[in-house]
Amino acid sequence: MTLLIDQNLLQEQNTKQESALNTDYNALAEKLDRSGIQIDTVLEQAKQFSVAVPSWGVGTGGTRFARFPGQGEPRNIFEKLDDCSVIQQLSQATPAVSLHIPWDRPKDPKELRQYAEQYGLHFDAMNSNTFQDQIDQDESYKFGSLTHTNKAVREQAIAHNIDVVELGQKLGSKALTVWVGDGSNFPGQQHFKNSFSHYLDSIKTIYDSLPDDWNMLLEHKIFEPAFYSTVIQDWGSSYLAAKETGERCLSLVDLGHHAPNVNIEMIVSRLAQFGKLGGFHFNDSKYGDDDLDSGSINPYQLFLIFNELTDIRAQDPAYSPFYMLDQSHNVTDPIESLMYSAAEVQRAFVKSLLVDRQALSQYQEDNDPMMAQASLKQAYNLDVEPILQMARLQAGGAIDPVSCYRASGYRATVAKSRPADPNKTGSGIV
Ligand code: LRH
Ligand code: MN
Repeated sequence: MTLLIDQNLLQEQNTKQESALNTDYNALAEKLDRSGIQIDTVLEQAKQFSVAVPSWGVGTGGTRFARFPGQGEPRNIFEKLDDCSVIQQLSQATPAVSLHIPWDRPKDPKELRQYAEQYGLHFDAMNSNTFQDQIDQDESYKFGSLTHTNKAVREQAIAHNIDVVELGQKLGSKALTVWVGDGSNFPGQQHFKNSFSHYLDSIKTIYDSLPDDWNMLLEHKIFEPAFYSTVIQDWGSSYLAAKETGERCLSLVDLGHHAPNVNIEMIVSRLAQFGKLGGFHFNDSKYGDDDLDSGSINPYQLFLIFNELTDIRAQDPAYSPFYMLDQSHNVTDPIESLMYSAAEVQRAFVKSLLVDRQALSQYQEDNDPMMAQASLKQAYNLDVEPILQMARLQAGGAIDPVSCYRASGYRATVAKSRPADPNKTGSGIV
Protein backbone atom coordinates (compact mmCIF):
# COMPACT_ATOMS: atom_id res chain seq x y z
CA MET A 1 0.00 0.00 0.00
CA THR A 2 1.33 3.44 -0.93
CA LEU A 3 1.24 5.84 2.03
CA LEU A 4 2.02 9.54 1.49
CA ILE A 5 2.44 10.45 5.17
CA ASP A 6 5.69 9.09 6.68
CA GLN A 7 4.68 6.16 8.91
CA ASN A 8 7.50 6.94 11.37
CA LEU A 9 6.20 10.47 11.89
CA LEU A 10 2.69 9.00 12.36
CA GLN A 11 3.96 6.60 15.01
CA GLU A 12 5.94 9.37 16.74
CA GLN A 13 2.83 11.55 16.89
CA ASN A 14 0.69 8.66 18.22
CA THR A 15 3.29 7.63 20.82
CA LYS A 16 3.09 11.14 22.34
CA GLN A 17 -0.68 10.82 22.79
CA GLU A 18 -1.11 7.08 23.50
CA SER A 19 -0.86 7.00 27.31
CA ALA A 20 -3.36 9.86 27.69
CA LEU A 21 -5.65 7.99 25.29
CA ASN A 22 -5.42 4.77 27.32
CA THR A 23 -6.28 6.68 30.50
CA ASP A 24 -9.30 8.35 28.87
CA TYR A 25 -10.37 5.11 27.17
CA ASN A 26 -10.26 3.10 30.40
CA ALA A 27 -12.19 5.81 32.25
CA LEU A 28 -14.88 5.78 29.56
CA ALA A 29 -14.89 1.96 29.60
CA GLU A 30 -15.56 2.00 33.35
CA LYS A 31 -18.32 4.62 32.92
CA LEU A 32 -20.06 2.71 30.09
CA ASP A 33 -19.69 -0.57 31.99
CA ARG A 34 -21.82 0.94 34.78
CA SER A 35 -24.60 1.23 32.13
CA GLY A 36 -23.97 -2.34 30.98
CA ILE A 37 -22.23 -1.27 27.76
CA GLN A 38 -19.05 -3.12 26.66
CA ILE A 39 -16.81 -0.39 25.17
CA ASP A 40 -15.00 -2.89 22.92
CA THR A 41 -18.23 -3.80 21.10
CA VAL A 42 -18.79 -0.10 20.42
CA LEU A 43 -15.16 0.25 19.33
CA GLU A 44 -15.57 -2.55 16.77
CA GLN A 45 -18.61 -0.83 15.26
CA ALA A 46 -16.74 2.48 15.18
CA LYS A 47 -13.91 0.78 13.27
CA GLN A 48 -16.41 -0.60 10.71
CA PHE A 49 -17.91 2.85 10.10
CA SER A 50 -16.94 4.70 6.93
CA VAL A 51 -18.10 7.72 4.94
CA ALA A 52 -17.14 8.47 1.33
CA VAL A 53 -15.16 11.58 0.41
CA PRO A 54 -16.34 13.79 -2.50
CA SER A 55 -13.58 14.18 -5.13
CA TRP A 56 -14.74 17.77 -5.60
CA GLY A 57 -14.21 18.44 -1.88
CA VAL A 58 -10.38 18.26 -1.88
CA GLY A 59 -10.07 21.41 -4.00
CA THR A 60 -10.89 24.82 -2.48
CA GLY A 61 -14.58 25.65 -2.90
CA GLY A 62 -16.08 29.03 -3.56
CA THR A 63 -19.26 30.95 -4.01
CA ARG A 64 -20.68 32.91 -6.91
CA PHE A 65 -18.83 35.89 -5.54
CA ALA A 66 -15.32 34.47 -5.38
CA ARG A 67 -13.06 31.49 -4.81
CA PHE A 68 -9.73 31.90 -3.01
CA PRO A 69 -7.64 28.87 -4.03
CA GLY A 70 -5.38 27.47 -1.31
CA GLN A 71 -1.80 26.23 -1.63
CA GLY A 72 -1.15 23.07 -3.69
CA GLU A 73 -4.60 22.79 -5.25
CA PRO A 74 -5.10 19.34 -6.84
CA ARG A 75 -5.08 19.92 -10.62
CA ASN A 76 -6.50 16.56 -11.76
CA ILE A 77 -8.19 13.42 -10.48
CA PHE A 78 -4.87 11.74 -9.66
CA GLU A 79 -3.79 14.57 -7.36
CA LYS A 80 -7.30 14.55 -5.85
CA LEU A 81 -6.80 10.83 -5.06
CA ASP A 82 -3.38 11.60 -3.54
CA ASP A 83 -5.14 13.96 -1.11
CA CYS A 84 -7.96 11.46 -0.50
CA SER A 85 -5.33 8.85 0.40
CA VAL A 86 -3.91 11.17 3.09
CA ILE A 87 -7.41 11.64 4.52
CA GLN A 88 -7.88 7.85 4.64
CA GLN A 89 -4.37 7.13 5.99
CA LEU A 90 -4.89 9.43 8.98
CA SER A 91 -8.65 9.07 9.61
CA GLN A 92 -9.09 5.39 8.67
CA ALA A 93 -12.78 6.17 8.03
CA THR A 94 -12.84 7.25 4.36
CA PRO A 95 -11.75 4.35 2.07
CA ALA A 96 -14.21 5.37 -0.66
CA VAL A 97 -14.20 8.33 -3.05
CA SER A 98 -17.27 9.64 -4.87
CA LEU A 99 -16.48 10.92 -8.38
CA HIS A 100 -18.22 13.63 -10.37
CA ILE A 101 -18.37 13.34 -14.18
CA PRO A 102 -17.16 15.08 -16.34
CA TRP A 103 -15.01 16.88 -13.71
CA ASP A 104 -13.16 13.57 -12.96
CA ARG A 105 -13.49 11.76 -16.33
CA PRO A 106 -10.32 9.64 -16.76
CA LYS A 107 -8.70 8.96 -20.14
CA ASP A 108 -8.07 5.36 -18.96
CA PRO A 109 -10.55 4.05 -16.33
CA LYS A 110 -8.35 0.99 -15.66
CA GLU A 111 -5.35 3.23 -14.91
CA LEU A 112 -7.47 5.35 -12.54
CA ARG A 113 -8.82 2.28 -10.75
CA GLN A 114 -5.29 0.94 -10.22
CA TYR A 115 -4.12 4.37 -9.06
CA ALA A 116 -6.83 4.37 -6.38
CA GLU A 117 -6.18 0.75 -5.39
CA GLN A 118 -2.50 1.47 -4.60
CA TYR A 119 -3.85 3.67 -1.77
CA GLY A 120 -6.48 1.09 -0.69
CA LEU A 121 -9.18 3.41 -2.07
CA HIS A 122 -12.29 2.38 -4.05
CA PHE A 123 -15.02 4.34 -5.79
CA ASP A 124 -18.41 5.03 -4.17
CA ALA A 125 -21.50 6.42 -5.94
CA MET A 126 -20.88 8.18 -9.26
CA ASN A 127 -22.34 11.67 -9.72
CA SER A 128 -23.62 12.80 -13.13
CA ASN A 129 -23.68 16.46 -14.12
CA THR A 130 -26.42 17.98 -16.25
CA PHE A 131 -26.38 21.30 -14.39
CA GLN A 132 -23.49 22.76 -16.46
CA ASP A 133 -22.93 23.00 -20.22
CA GLN A 134 -19.70 21.38 -21.46
CA ILE A 135 -17.78 23.05 -24.32
CA ASP A 136 -18.53 20.33 -26.91
CA GLN A 137 -22.18 19.94 -25.94
CA ASP A 138 -24.96 20.09 -28.62
CA GLU A 139 -27.91 21.07 -26.43
CA SER A 140 -27.83 23.58 -23.53
CA TYR A 141 -29.12 22.83 -20.03
CA LYS A 142 -30.04 26.50 -19.46
CA PHE A 143 -33.71 25.60 -19.15
CA GLY A 144 -33.24 22.16 -17.67
CA SER A 145 -31.96 18.71 -18.50
CA LEU A 146 -33.96 15.54 -17.69
CA THR A 147 -37.12 17.69 -17.48
CA HIS A 148 -36.44 20.04 -20.45
CA THR A 149 -39.40 20.71 -22.78
CA ASN A 150 -37.17 19.77 -25.73
CA LYS A 151 -36.86 15.97 -26.21
CA ALA A 152 -33.35 16.32 -27.69
CA VAL A 153 -32.08 17.96 -24.50
CA ARG A 154 -33.66 15.24 -22.33
CA GLU A 155 -32.12 12.53 -24.51
CA GLN A 156 -28.70 14.19 -24.24
CA ALA A 157 -29.01 14.25 -20.44
CA ILE A 158 -30.19 10.62 -20.34
CA ALA A 159 -27.27 9.56 -22.54
CA HIS A 160 -24.83 11.34 -20.19
CA ASN A 161 -26.20 9.48 -17.16
CA ILE A 162 -25.99 6.12 -18.96
CA ASP A 163 -22.42 6.95 -19.95
CA VAL A 164 -21.58 7.73 -16.29
CA VAL A 165 -22.99 4.33 -15.28
CA GLU A 166 -20.84 2.55 -17.90
CA LEU A 167 -17.75 4.41 -16.66
CA GLY A 168 -18.69 3.60 -13.05
CA GLN A 169 -18.89 -0.09 -13.88
CA LYS A 170 -15.28 0.00 -15.12
CA LEU A 171 -14.27 1.74 -11.87
CA GLY A 172 -16.10 -0.70 -9.56
CA SER A 173 -18.78 1.74 -8.41
CA LYS A 174 -22.24 0.40 -7.47
CA ALA A 175 -24.46 3.47 -7.57
CA LEU A 176 -25.44 6.55 -9.57
CA THR A 177 -26.46 9.75 -7.79
CA VAL A 178 -28.68 12.02 -9.89
CA TRP A 179 -29.06 15.62 -8.79
CA VAL A 180 -30.61 18.02 -11.33
CA GLY A 181 -31.00 21.75 -10.74
CA ASP A 182 -33.96 21.79 -13.14
CA GLY A 183 -36.66 24.31 -12.17
CA SER A 184 -37.86 27.85 -12.81
CA ASN A 185 -37.24 31.41 -11.69
CA PHE A 186 -40.69 32.83 -12.41
CA PRO A 187 -44.28 31.74 -11.65
CA GLY A 188 -45.74 30.38 -14.89
CA GLN A 189 -42.32 29.69 -16.43
CA GLN A 190 -42.59 25.88 -15.98
CA HIS A 191 -45.56 23.46 -16.05
CA PHE A 192 -45.20 21.53 -12.80
CA LYS A 193 -46.92 18.29 -13.97
CA ASN A 194 -45.33 18.17 -17.42
CA SER A 195 -41.82 18.81 -16.04
CA PHE A 196 -42.24 16.11 -13.39
CA SER A 197 -43.60 13.69 -16.02
CA HIS A 198 -40.53 14.36 -18.18
CA TYR A 199 -38.37 13.68 -15.11
CA LEU A 200 -40.13 10.35 -14.45
CA ASP A 201 -39.74 9.21 -18.07
CA SER A 202 -36.07 10.23 -18.17
CA ILE A 203 -35.21 8.62 -14.83
CA LYS A 204 -37.03 5.41 -15.85
CA THR A 205 -34.95 5.21 -19.05
CA ILE A 206 -31.70 5.64 -17.09
CA TYR A 207 -32.91 3.09 -14.49
CA ASP A 208 -33.57 0.52 -17.22
CA SER A 209 -29.88 0.80 -18.21
CA LEU A 210 -28.70 0.18 -14.64
CA PRO A 211 -26.76 -3.06 -13.90
CA ASP A 212 -28.76 -5.42 -11.63
CA ASP A 213 -26.45 -4.87 -8.65
CA TRP A 214 -26.55 -1.06 -8.85
CA ASN A 215 -28.65 1.50 -7.00
CA MET A 216 -29.87 4.84 -8.29
CA LEU A 217 -30.02 7.68 -5.76
CA LEU A 218 -32.31 10.66 -6.40
CA GLU A 219 -31.16 13.84 -4.65
CA HIS A 220 -33.78 16.50 -3.84
CA LYS A 221 -33.03 20.19 -3.19
CA ILE A 222 -35.40 23.02 -2.22
CA PHE A 223 -33.78 25.73 -4.41
CA GLU A 224 -30.60 26.89 -6.29
CA PRO A 225 -29.80 27.22 -9.05
CA ALA A 226 -33.54 27.72 -9.62
CA PHE A 227 -35.08 30.31 -7.35
CA TYR A 228 -38.89 29.91 -7.81
CA SER A 229 -39.50 26.16 -8.27
CA THR A 230 -37.28 23.06 -8.41
CA VAL A 231 -38.63 19.89 -10.04
CA ILE A 232 -37.25 17.58 -7.29
CA GLN A 233 -37.56 20.13 -4.49
CA ASP A 234 -38.23 17.89 -1.50
CA TRP A 235 -38.39 14.34 -0.17
CA GLY A 236 -42.00 14.01 -1.35
CA SER A 237 -41.16 14.45 -5.04
CA SER A 238 -38.04 12.31 -4.59
CA TYR A 239 -40.04 9.52 -2.91
CA LEU A 240 -42.76 9.59 -5.59
CA ALA A 241 -40.15 9.37 -8.36
CA ALA A 242 -38.23 6.55 -6.61
CA LYS A 243 -41.48 4.64 -6.02
CA GLU A 244 -42.58 5.09 -9.64
CA THR A 245 -39.18 4.10 -11.07
CA GLY A 246 -38.19 0.84 -9.44
CA GLU A 247 -37.01 -1.13 -6.42
CA ARG A 248 -33.34 -0.07 -6.63
CA CYS A 249 -34.23 3.57 -7.16
CA LEU A 250 -33.94 5.29 -3.78
CA SER A 251 -33.85 8.79 -2.28
CA LEU A 252 -30.66 10.54 -1.15
CA VAL A 253 -30.82 13.12 1.64
CA ASP A 254 -28.35 16.02 1.35
CA LEU A 255 -28.63 17.75 4.74
CA GLY A 256 -28.23 21.22 3.22
CA HIS A 257 -31.05 20.85 0.72
CA HIS A 258 -33.90 21.68 3.10
CA ALA A 259 -35.42 24.91 4.32
CA PRO A 260 -34.00 26.07 7.69
CA ASN A 261 -35.43 24.14 10.68
CA VAL A 262 -36.94 21.33 8.62
CA ASN A 263 -37.02 18.13 10.74
CA ILE A 264 -34.58 16.09 8.63
CA GLU A 265 -34.39 13.18 11.10
CA MET A 266 -38.13 12.69 10.60
CA ILE A 267 -37.68 12.64 6.80
CA VAL A 268 -35.03 9.96 7.37
CA SER A 269 -37.52 7.90 9.39
CA ARG A 270 -40.29 8.28 6.79
CA LEU A 271 -38.13 7.33 3.79
CA ALA A 272 -36.68 4.34 5.65
CA GLN A 273 -40.13 3.16 6.80
CA PHE A 274 -41.15 2.87 3.14
CA GLY A 275 -37.86 1.30 2.01
CA LYS A 276 -36.69 4.32 0.00
CA LEU A 277 -33.83 5.75 2.08
CA GLY A 278 -30.78 5.18 -0.13
CA GLY A 279 -28.07 7.52 1.11
CA PHE A 280 -26.77 10.78 2.50
CA HIS A 281 -24.69 13.79 1.60
CA PHE A 282 -23.49 14.99 4.98
CA ASN A 283 -22.64 18.66 5.56
CA ASP A 284 -24.02 21.47 7.72
CA SER A 285 -25.72 24.79 7.13
CA LYS A 286 -27.36 27.75 8.88
CA TYR A 287 -29.18 29.45 6.03
CA GLY A 288 -29.10 27.81 2.55
CA ASP A 289 -27.09 25.03 0.91
CA ASP A 290 -24.02 26.35 2.68
CA ASP A 291 -22.11 23.02 2.38
CA LEU A 292 -20.29 23.71 5.64
CA ASP A 293 -18.35 21.05 7.57
CA SER A 294 -20.53 18.27 9.00
CA GLY A 295 -21.43 18.85 12.65
CA SER A 296 -19.97 22.36 12.62
CA ILE A 297 -23.30 24.20 13.10
CA ASN A 298 -25.85 21.69 14.39
CA PRO A 299 -24.11 18.55 15.74
CA TYR A 300 -27.25 17.57 17.70
CA GLN A 301 -29.22 17.26 14.42
CA LEU A 302 -26.48 14.98 13.05
CA PHE A 303 -26.80 12.86 16.21
CA LEU A 304 -30.62 12.74 15.88
CA ILE A 305 -30.28 11.56 12.26
CA PHE A 306 -27.98 8.71 13.37
CA ASN A 307 -30.32 7.99 16.26
CA GLU A 308 -33.00 7.25 13.61
CA LEU A 309 -30.53 5.21 11.52
CA THR A 310 -29.45 3.11 14.51
CA ASP A 311 -33.12 2.55 15.42
CA ILE A 312 -33.76 1.40 11.82
CA ARG A 313 -30.74 -0.94 11.94
CA ALA A 314 -32.05 -2.38 15.25
CA GLN A 315 -34.94 -3.76 13.20
CA ASP A 316 -32.93 -4.38 10.00
CA PRO A 317 -29.19 -4.98 10.73
CA ALA A 318 -28.43 -5.45 7.01
CA TYR A 319 -29.60 -1.92 6.21
CA SER A 320 -26.61 0.09 4.88
CA PRO A 321 -27.26 3.33 3.06
CA PHE A 322 -24.58 5.19 1.12
CA TYR A 323 -22.80 7.66 3.40
CA MET A 324 -20.98 10.51 1.67
CA LEU A 325 -19.66 13.93 2.65
CA ASP A 326 -20.68 16.74 0.29
CA GLN A 327 -19.04 19.94 1.44
CA SER A 328 -17.40 23.06 0.03
CA HIS A 329 -14.23 24.17 1.81
CA ASN A 330 -13.90 27.90 1.09
CA VAL A 331 -11.65 29.01 3.98
CA THR A 332 -10.03 25.84 5.45
CA ASP A 333 -7.54 23.28 4.17
CA PRO A 334 -9.93 20.77 2.52
CA ILE A 335 -7.93 17.80 3.81
CA GLU A 336 -8.27 19.02 7.41
CA SER A 337 -11.99 19.74 6.98
CA LEU A 338 -12.70 16.33 5.43
CA MET A 339 -10.77 14.45 8.14
CA TYR A 340 -12.48 16.43 10.88
CA SER A 341 -15.92 16.06 9.26
CA ALA A 342 -15.52 12.30 8.79
CA ALA A 343 -14.77 12.08 12.53
CA GLU A 344 -17.84 14.21 13.36
CA VAL A 345 -20.12 11.89 11.36
CA GLN A 346 -18.45 8.88 13.01
CA ARG A 347 -18.96 10.57 16.42
CA ALA A 348 -22.70 11.00 15.80
CA PHE A 349 -22.90 7.32 14.80
CA VAL A 350 -21.02 6.13 17.92
CA LYS A 351 -23.13 8.30 20.25
CA SER A 352 -26.30 6.84 18.66
CA LEU A 353 -25.08 3.36 19.69
CA LEU A 354 -25.06 4.48 23.33
CA VAL A 355 -28.77 5.37 23.52
CA ASP A 356 -30.65 3.04 25.91
CA ARG A 357 -33.31 2.14 23.30
CA GLN A 358 -35.31 -0.04 25.66
CA ALA A 359 -35.65 2.76 28.20
CA LEU A 360 -36.38 5.29 25.42
CA SER A 361 -39.24 3.27 23.92
CA GLN A 362 -40.70 2.74 27.42
CA TYR A 363 -40.63 6.52 28.09
CA GLN A 364 -42.29 7.02 24.67
CA GLU A 365 -44.99 4.44 25.48
CA ASP A 366 -45.50 6.04 28.91
CA ASN A 367 -45.63 9.57 27.37
CA ASP A 368 -42.79 10.71 29.60
CA PRO A 369 -41.26 13.44 27.40
CA MET A 370 -38.71 14.60 30.00
CA MET A 371 -37.12 11.19 30.45
CA ALA A 372 -37.46 10.40 26.73
CA GLN A 373 -35.41 13.43 25.64
CA ALA A 374 -33.09 12.98 28.63
CA SER A 375 -32.26 9.42 27.50
CA LEU A 376 -31.15 10.82 24.12
CA LYS A 377 -29.16 13.63 25.76
CA GLN A 378 -27.51 11.13 28.11
CA ALA A 379 -25.90 9.46 25.08
CA TYR A 380 -25.27 12.71 23.23
CA ASN A 381 -23.52 14.28 26.24
CA LEU A 382 -21.03 11.43 26.50
CA ASP A 383 -17.51 12.31 25.26
CA VAL A 384 -16.77 9.42 22.88
CA GLU A 385 -13.52 10.95 21.59
CA PRO A 386 -11.44 8.12 23.22
CA ILE A 387 -13.37 5.55 21.15
CA LEU A 388 -12.78 7.51 17.91
CA GLN A 389 -9.08 7.93 18.71
CA MET A 390 -8.68 4.23 19.65
CA ALA A 391 -10.45 3.20 16.45
CA ARG A 392 -8.00 5.26 14.38
CA LEU A 393 -4.98 4.06 16.36
CA GLN A 394 -5.90 0.37 16.11
CA ALA A 395 -6.58 0.75 12.37
CA GLY A 396 -3.14 2.31 11.77
CA GLY A 397 -4.32 5.90 11.58
CA ALA A 398 -3.59 9.02 13.64
CA ILE A 399 -4.92 9.58 17.14
CA ASP A 400 -5.16 13.28 16.14
CA PRO A 401 -5.33 13.46 12.31
CA VAL A 402 -5.19 17.26 11.96
CA SER A 403 -2.12 17.77 14.18
CA CYS A 404 -0.38 14.80 12.52
CA TYR A 405 -1.21 16.19 9.08
CA ARG A 406 0.19 19.62 10.03
CA ALA A 407 3.32 18.01 11.46
CA SER A 408 3.81 16.14 8.16
CA GLY A 409 4.15 19.33 6.09
CA TYR A 410 2.15 17.64 3.32
CA ARG A 411 0.47 20.90 2.23
CA ALA A 412 3.80 22.70 1.89
CA THR A 413 5.16 19.75 -0.10
CA VAL A 414 2.30 19.74 -2.61
CA ALA A 415 2.41 23.55 -2.79
CA LYS A 416 5.87 23.13 -4.35
CA SER A 417 4.97 20.19 -6.63
CA ARG A 418 1.69 21.75 -7.76
CA PRO A 419 2.51 25.31 -8.87
CA ALA A 420 -0.63 27.47 -8.66
CA ASP A 421 -2.38 28.24 -11.96
CA PRO A 422 -2.86 32.07 -11.73
CA ASN A 423 -5.82 31.93 -14.15
CA LYS A 424 -7.75 29.51 -11.92
CA THR A 425 -9.16 31.89 -9.27
CA GLY A 426 -12.60 32.88 -10.59
CA SER A 427 -15.67 31.72 -8.64
CA GLY A 428 -18.03 28.74 -8.38
CA ILE A 429 -17.87 25.67 -6.18
CA VAL A 430 -14.75 24.06 -7.76
C1 LRH B 1 -26.00 20.06 -5.35
C2 LRH B 1 -25.03 19.02 -4.78
C3 LRH B 1 -24.99 17.72 -5.55
C4 LRH B 1 -23.66 17.73 -6.26
C5 LRH B 1 -23.18 19.09 -6.13
C6 LRH B 1 -21.69 19.20 -6.14
O1 LRH B 1 -26.08 21.16 -4.49
O2 LRH B 1 -25.29 18.82 -3.45
O3 LRH B 1 -24.92 16.62 -4.71
O4 LRH B 1 -23.70 17.22 -7.51
O5 LRH B 1 -23.72 19.56 -4.93
MN1 MN C 1 -25.20 16.87 -2.54
